[in-house]
Amino acid sequence: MNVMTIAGFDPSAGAGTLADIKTISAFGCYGLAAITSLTFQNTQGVFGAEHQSGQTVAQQVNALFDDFEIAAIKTGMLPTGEVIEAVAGILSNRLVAYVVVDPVVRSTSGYDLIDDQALQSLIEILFPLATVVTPNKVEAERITGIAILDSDTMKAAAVKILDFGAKAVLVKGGDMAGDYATDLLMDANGAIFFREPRIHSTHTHGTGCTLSSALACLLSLGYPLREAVPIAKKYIVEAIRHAPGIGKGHGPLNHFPPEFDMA
Ligand code: PXL
Repeated sequence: MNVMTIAGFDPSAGAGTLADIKTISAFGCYGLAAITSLTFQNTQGVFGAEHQSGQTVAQQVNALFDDFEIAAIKTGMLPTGEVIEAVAGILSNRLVAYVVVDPVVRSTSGYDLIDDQALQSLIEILFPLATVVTPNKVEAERITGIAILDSDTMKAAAVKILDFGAKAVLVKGGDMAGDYATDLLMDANGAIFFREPRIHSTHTHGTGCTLSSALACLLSLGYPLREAVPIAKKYIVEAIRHAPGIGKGHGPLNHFPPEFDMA
């Protein structure tokens, strides 16, 4: 299956398109990548970014659509309203069965990867095209204005994101307190919580990118969302557990962990 990522470039290969391509390869799919922004970063922080225009993103994506059958798309960092409009325009015209929207807002180190006006465009024009939207706690709070403190507030945020037009939402609780990482999947059929024991690690850079790419692959391979989420979570757990431990800050994952083989 050919799976396309439309996301930012992280030269340290922890997050963004390079993490996406490694993930897509780990699931035995073929990864295609369109770059939305060249970021300057390492494991210690994001120091800046040079964004692509809507037109240069569209040129990359259209060239790929003209040549390949695209089974699924994952979007990550879409930094400006212009880029979001270009991507939404293409997705409205081209038939793609699965669109995973990872609403990237801010890096772990606190660098804003999208401005407020762009976030509004993301909600208004991209969410209605999404098979599933995958915010973490902070992103879900920024999108909905709801403070997520427990499972009830997590549900309230999920309902609001479905109201914006997404077919499904996965609110990730990985950065909430507690011994378990609890995620909430909600769609028209209801809500389901997924729990994994938390792995205490600083090597978690790019977990969001990795999870959303894994979901895009699993959907393209025919897994229903409810089956895809626990498989993707298991992959993340192994990828964190086997992180190479490189870099001086939040290090990358191991995208090819020994105990996980779907390729
Ligand atoms: O993890 C969010 C994220 C997504 N995409 C790119 C990033 C980051 C965080 O640093 O750099 C390109």
